[in-house]
Amino acid sequence: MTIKDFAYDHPDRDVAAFKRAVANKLIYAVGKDPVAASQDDWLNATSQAVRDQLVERWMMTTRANYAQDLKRVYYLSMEFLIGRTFTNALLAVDLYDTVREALADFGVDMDALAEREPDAALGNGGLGRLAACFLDSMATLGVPGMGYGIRYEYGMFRQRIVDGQQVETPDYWLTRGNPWEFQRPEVNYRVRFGGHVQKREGTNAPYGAADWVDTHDVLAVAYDTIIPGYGTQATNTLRLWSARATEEIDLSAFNRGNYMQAVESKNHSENVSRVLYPDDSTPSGRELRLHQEYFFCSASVQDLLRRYLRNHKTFDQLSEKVSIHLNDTHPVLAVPELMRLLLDEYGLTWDMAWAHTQKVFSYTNHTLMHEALETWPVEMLGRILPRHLQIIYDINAKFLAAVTQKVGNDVELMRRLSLVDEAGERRVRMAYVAVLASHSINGVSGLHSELMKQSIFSDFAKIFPERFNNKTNGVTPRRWLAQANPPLAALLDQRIGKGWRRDLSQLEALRPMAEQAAFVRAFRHAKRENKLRLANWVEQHLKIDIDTDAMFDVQVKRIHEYKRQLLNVLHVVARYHRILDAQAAGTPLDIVPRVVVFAGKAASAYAMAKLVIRLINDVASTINADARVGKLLKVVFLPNYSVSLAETIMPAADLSEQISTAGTEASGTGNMKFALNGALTIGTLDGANVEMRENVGPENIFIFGNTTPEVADIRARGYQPREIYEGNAELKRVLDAIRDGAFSAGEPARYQGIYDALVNWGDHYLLLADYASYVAKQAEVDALYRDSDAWTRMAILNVAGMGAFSSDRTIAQYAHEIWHTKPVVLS
Ligand code: 21N
Repeated sequence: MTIKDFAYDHPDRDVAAFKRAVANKLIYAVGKDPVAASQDDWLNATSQAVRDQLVERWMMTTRANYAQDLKRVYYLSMEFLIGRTFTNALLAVDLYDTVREALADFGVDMDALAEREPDAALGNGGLGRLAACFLDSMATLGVPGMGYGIRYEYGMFRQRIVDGQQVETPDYWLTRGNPWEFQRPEVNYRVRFGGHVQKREGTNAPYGAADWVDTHDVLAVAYDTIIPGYGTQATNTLRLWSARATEEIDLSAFNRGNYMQAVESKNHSENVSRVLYPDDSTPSGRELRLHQEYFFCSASVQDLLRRYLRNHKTFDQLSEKVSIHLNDTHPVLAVPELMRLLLDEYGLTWDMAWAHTQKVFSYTNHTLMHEALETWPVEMLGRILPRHLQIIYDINAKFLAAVTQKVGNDVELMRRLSLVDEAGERRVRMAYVAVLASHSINGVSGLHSELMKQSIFSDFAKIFPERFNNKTNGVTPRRWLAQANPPLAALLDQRIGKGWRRDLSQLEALRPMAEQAAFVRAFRHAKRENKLRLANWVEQHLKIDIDTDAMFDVQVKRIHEYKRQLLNVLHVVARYHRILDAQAAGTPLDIVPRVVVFAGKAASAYAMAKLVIRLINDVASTINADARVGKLLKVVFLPNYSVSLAETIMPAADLSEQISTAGTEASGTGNMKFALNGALTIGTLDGANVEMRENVGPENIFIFGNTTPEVADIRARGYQPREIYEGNAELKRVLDAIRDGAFSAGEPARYQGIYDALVNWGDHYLLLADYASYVAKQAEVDALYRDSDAWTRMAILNVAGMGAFSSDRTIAQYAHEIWHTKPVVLS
C-alpha cells in the first residue's frame, strides 16, 4: 500500500474544523468530559490537535529525504534546551489566530493554556539552547538533520529562593505526560557496559577486530519529537533516548527468590537517563555521567548506521551520506563507538574505519577554561568501556608514531600531544580525541576561535591548520523575536514586512527609520508594553513594585565567577551609596532611576556562585526596603531562570549586561537575544560582543574594560587588586560595606570570603581591574538614557544591525562549509 491509497482525515485548518479536532482529542485521546476538563486537559487536547498539523509534513519530509538519498547531519548533544513547544508549533503551522479563536469559542483562554506548559529544560545554559536554536534553523533551511540526545526524566533543577538562598528542587517535567513526543518502543538498541575484551581468533591485534564479552546491557528506546521549520513544509526529528532494563526482571535473581534484588537492578539500569547533570562548565567526572555519554552515543551511532545500511550495501559512501557533529566533547565516545562497530561488527580494516571516521566527524568547542575540559580517568574508562579505551590507545599510538616520523623523537611534544594526560592519575583528554577524529573543529565566535588555536589546541593547529575554523553563534528569530516579542514583531511586520523571520538581514531596512519620529515613538511604545509585562510578572511573583519609566538593567545567565555578576553588584551598591549621600546632604539628586534585574542558576556544588546569589538577594532586600531610595533604585532577582522566563525578560530590557572577563565567554547568545529585542549592550570585548560591535557600529554599544591581551598582561605582571581598592574611595566604601555586614546584619562576616577573594587574593577574573572603567561607562549609559529619543534611536540601530546573528546564518555556514549538505526539495 502507498500513502496515496491510504484513507485518513487530513486535518483542516479553519476555526470550525479545529474546534472539532480539539473536541475529538479531548474526548477520545484525553478521555475527558468537557464539563470536567481542566486547563491541563484542554492544553493536552489542543497540543495533540496542533501536533496533527505537523505529522503530514513530517512524513513528507522523511519520504523526500529517502527518495533523494540526501546526506544527513546528526547533531549529537547531551543537551537540548527546547523550552516550550505549544506557541512555537502554532507559529510554525501559522494557526496562532485560528486556535485562539477556536479555544475562545469553548471559553478557554489560549494564553493561559500556553503558560501552563512546562519547559523541556533538558539543558544547562548556552550550549543546550544553541542546540535548540540550531534544530529550528536546520528545519527552516531544509537541512536534512536529526538531533540525538537523552530524554532525561528530570531536567534542569527548579530554583527557589529561600531566605535569599538558592534551593534546588527536582524538575519532573513529564508529570502530565508529553503530548509532543512519539514513543518508538520498536526502535531500541542494546548498549553494553563493563565486561572485558578478548582477542578474536585469526585477527592481527592490536589493530584488528576484538570481542567484547560479559557485559551488562541497557536498552535505549527512542522518543521522537517533530521539529517544524518555519515558512516551509520541511521538518526534522529530535530523537531522544530513554534507558530501559534489558529484561523486565533479572530471572536468575528472581529464581533465587530475591524479588527485591531483581527489581533493584532494573532500577539501576534505568537510572542512566534519569537526570540531567546541572553543572554548566565543570565536568562532574562521575561514573553515571560517563554511562550517560556512552549510552546516547552508542544508540545514536547504531541507529544512524542502520539507517545508512537500509540504502547502501557497503560503507564506501558513508561520508557522502552521513555527517556526525559533536556538540562539545560530551558525545566524543561516538568516535571510538563508530570505530568499534566498523572494526568488530562490520569487519573493516583499521585504516578503512579510521578514514571513514575522520571524514564523518566534526566538532564544536564551547570553552577554553581549563577546568571545563573533559578528561576521564583511564582506570574508569577501562572498567566501563574496555574496548573503547583500547581503540583510543590505538588511535593515540598511530598518531604519535606518525608525528615522530615527521619531526623525530620529541618527548616533550609527545607528552603534550598525547590523548592520555600522564601527569598524576592518567586521564584521557576527550577534546584531543575530538580533534584527531574530526575534519573540522570550530569555535563559536571570531575571538574564541582565534584563542582556541593559540591556547588549548596550539600544537594541533600547527599540525592540522586546515581543520580549524570559526562559526559565530546565532539565535533563532522565530522564538527570540516573533514569539517572545509580539509588540515589536507586529511593528516590524507593519514597517518592513514579514520576511525577517526567514531572512533576518532584512532588519537592515530599519536603519533609516531611526530618524523618523513616528517610528521612534512606536518602537518605544513596544518596549514599554514589554516592560509592563515583566513588571506584572514581578508584581505577581515577587510582590515588588517596579517603575516602567526606570531603566531596566538586566543580567540573566548562569551564575559564574567569570561572568562577573559581582561586578554588577558592586556598581549597584555604589549607586545606593550615592543616593544615600545625596539624601543625607540634602543636595538634589540627579540620577537615572534603575531597576537592576538578575536571574540565573548556580551549579549545586558551586559555593562561590551560591554566595553571589545570596549577596544579590541580600542587597536587593536592603535597598528595596530602604525608604530613602524609593523609585531611584530597585534590585530584583527573578527565581528559576528558564527559556520561558527569558522570553519575558529579553524583550523588556533596556540595558544588557555582558561583562565577562575578556577571553572567557566563548560567545554568549543572550547578548544577541537582548540586542535583537532592542536593548543596548554594556559589555567587554569578549566572545561575540566583538562582532556585535562591528555589526551595530562602535558608537552604538557601550564597551569597557581590559581587552584579552591586556588581561593576559595584568596576570603576567602580577595582579594587585589591593592597590586598586586603596586608590578608589567609592569602590573601597562598597567593598567595606559588603565585608562589614551592611547587607547581612545578622551575620556580619557572611561576605568576608567575597571581599578576600576580590581584594586580598586577587580573583582569577580580575574584577577590580575593570571596575573603574565599568562605572565610567555606566555614567555614559545614564547620560544617554536621559535623552529618550537618542536612546531609542540607538536601540533601533542595534536591532537593524543584528541580522547577522540569526542561527539561520550560522547553520547555512555549517551546512556549506562543514557538513556539505544540500537542502531537501519538497514538491
Ligand atoms: C557555552 F556538568 N558553553 S554552556 C559558552 F557535565 N558549556 O559558555 C557560551 F553536565 N557547557 O559562551 C556559548 O555562547 C555557548 O556555550 C554556546 O556556544 C557551555 C558545558 C558543560 C560542561 C559540563 C556539563 C554540562 C555542560 C556537565
